[in-house]
Amino acid sequence: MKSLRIFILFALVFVMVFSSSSVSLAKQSVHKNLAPNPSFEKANKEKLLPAGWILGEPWCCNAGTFSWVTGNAYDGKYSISVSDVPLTEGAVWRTQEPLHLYPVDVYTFSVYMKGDIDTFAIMQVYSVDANGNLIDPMTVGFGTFNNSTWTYNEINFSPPAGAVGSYLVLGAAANGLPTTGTIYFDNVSLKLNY
Ligand SMILES: [Ca+2]
Repeated sequence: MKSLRIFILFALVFVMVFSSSSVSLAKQSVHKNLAPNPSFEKANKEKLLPAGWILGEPWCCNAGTFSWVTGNAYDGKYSISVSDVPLTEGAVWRTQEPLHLYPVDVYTFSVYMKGDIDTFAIMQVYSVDANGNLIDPMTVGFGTFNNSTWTYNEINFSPPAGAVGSYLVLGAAANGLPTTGTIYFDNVSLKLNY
């Protein structure tokens, strides 16, 4: 009987500890920006690109002119840009590592844009399964921007069922015509949205 009481006591303590840590984790993540190097201020190891961001998607969109820009930023010193988008493929930056998001949750992905490119600015989220295969649906938003002020843009999404990793994408779409101008991005945010 005594051992049963001790077992119940331990079980109760375990449940209390487990539930309180779950609650505090959920509360923390609401305010945390999950995007890597969100203002593009840090360099990667090779010092050539902003840490955590690379060019193109696995299947396309790494042609064009990509710049890690100094002196044209919404915040800090650095932003990223795209220009000279190919006629048939977009030109995009994306997060290097998969972000581990939960399909049951809704997230808000936001970024500031500025520029004069004469095609669509894209913000996109794509997700992969445990084998690294793309899972539909992909979330795509078209940004609004101008060349005199930084404009806030956001999209809300939930990763599709079965997703184990999601990637954030920023860039410009091909429209079948030669592009002129440049689109800049700064201050990325990815937050759990209740
Ligand atoms: Ca910045």
